[in-house]
Amino acid sequence: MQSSTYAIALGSNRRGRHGGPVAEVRAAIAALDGVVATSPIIGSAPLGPSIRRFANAAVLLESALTPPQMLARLKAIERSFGRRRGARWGARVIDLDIVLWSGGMWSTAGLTVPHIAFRERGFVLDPLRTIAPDWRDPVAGRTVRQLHARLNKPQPLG
Ligand code: A4P
Ligand code: MG
Repeated sequence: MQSSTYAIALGSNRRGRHGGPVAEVRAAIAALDGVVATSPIIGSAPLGPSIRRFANAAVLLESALTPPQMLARLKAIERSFGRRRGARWGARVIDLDIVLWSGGMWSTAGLTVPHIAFRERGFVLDPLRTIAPDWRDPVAGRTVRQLHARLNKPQPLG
């Protein structure tokens, strides 16, 4: 397969063998091949039941892998980061998601690209906007910059 570009979102809110969440995100970025752009690492309030703050970032990478191959690679990195003595089974210090792919859309069992929830997530759009503001979401037809502006616009109540 020809080389294509992926936007990958990274998140951590647990300590791991590299250190705190920021160190884990930094180490995960270093573990990825073909990185061509890296956002700042931002702190974000947890969405969902967790109480610990997250460190989040986004990267762009060039790769000849297909989306399922890329997902397998990301899961392998998650596994290598997540196994920590004393940690609960399944606990992960790093979450790696495929947000966008230059090939457009991909939908098979267990993998949907663009990521199903990224349009509603400031912790994905904030960092992604710093490296790929003009990337157009093939589903919504809006750029990352537009999605970000939309998310941050006050919504009328009635
Ligand atoms: N999957 C399908 N499409 C994709 C894709 N595009 N990229 C499947 C990656 N994976 C994809 O994900 C579950 C399954 O989704 C995968 O096995 C894959 O087959 P997961 O990462 O294994 O599990 P998860 O992270 O526990 O679930 P999920 O739904 O990804 O969790 P979320 O929704 O990502 O929640 N708050 C802040 N501030 N920052 C965060 O980073 N993260 C979460 C994790 C919650 N709150 C957060 C943050
Ligand atoms: Mg995930």
